[in-house]
Amino acid sequence: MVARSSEVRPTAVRRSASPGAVGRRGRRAGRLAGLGFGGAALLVLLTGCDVGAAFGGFGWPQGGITPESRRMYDLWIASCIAALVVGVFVWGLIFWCVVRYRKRGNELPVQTRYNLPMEFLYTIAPVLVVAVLFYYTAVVQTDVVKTTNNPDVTVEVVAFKWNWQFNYRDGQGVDAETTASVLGTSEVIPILVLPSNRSIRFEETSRDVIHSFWVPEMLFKRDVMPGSIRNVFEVSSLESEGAYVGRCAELCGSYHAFMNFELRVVSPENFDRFLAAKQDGASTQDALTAIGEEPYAITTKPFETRRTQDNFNQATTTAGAGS
Ligand SMILES: [Cu+2]
Repeated sequence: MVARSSEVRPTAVRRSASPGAVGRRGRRAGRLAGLGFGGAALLVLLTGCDVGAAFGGFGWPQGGITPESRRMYDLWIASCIAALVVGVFVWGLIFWCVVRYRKRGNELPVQTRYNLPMEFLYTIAPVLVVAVLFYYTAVVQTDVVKTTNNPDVTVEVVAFKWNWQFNYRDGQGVDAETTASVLGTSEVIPILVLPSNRSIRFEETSRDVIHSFWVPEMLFKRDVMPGSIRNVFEVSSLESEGAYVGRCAELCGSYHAFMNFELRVVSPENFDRFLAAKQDGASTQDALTAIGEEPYAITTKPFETRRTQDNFNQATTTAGAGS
């Protein structure tokens, strides 16, 4: 005989409940679930953007200085809240089942299977969750990597083992000309001076191996490739003036960890004066002093390489030496 019902009753006798009692229990459970969801939604609405701050950004770095970094931050916070709502709902169901269907004697509970609505729910619900997360991720990513035809400032980032050169360009692409340049050395940290509230285009190229341009406060890093690959990204605005450390985020060799630079965000007027001074032949330090800025990096310092004639390239002195 084929069982028509989704409930396969064991041989043991099951306690029966009156239809009215089952209905009341169902309505009560529905009200409780509604209250739970309503409370969670109200909490999120009331606390708004402060949810992220209250929970330390859920592990995401806070204090981004570009609109793009804020959008990524908001996506992360919203994703965490969505995950928590789903998680609390599932935990609630688990504990409710544990209590509601705990063992009450020797009788077997109803053995449920082929429950189509239930199977439909746990197939469709995760697909919907992933689809919504994917949609918002794609929207934010498209916005973050978007480039425009006429950014206010174009700077070429040149990485090499183990330092940086920043070239201010008069246009876009490899055919544009460099109008001023900042070059880092082992003794002087390179300072990338950029204006606030203007759109910036970064065009990256490497002289040797793969490096990665990273300013943590921009919440963004992008590999710097050698050869003909020229990675480009833009920020629509740097919103906070100040000094921010920048790093190479790709293991590029022995002194990779020493490849720091500084991003110095200044007012647009001061940036124009800085650039004019550089184009007139002033050194980076003199041009910075002329606009009232610290001439040397304040967020990082040159690293002592401790590389001497005696300890560098030891292979020549120890070759063949065994122990
Ligand atoms: Cu590097």
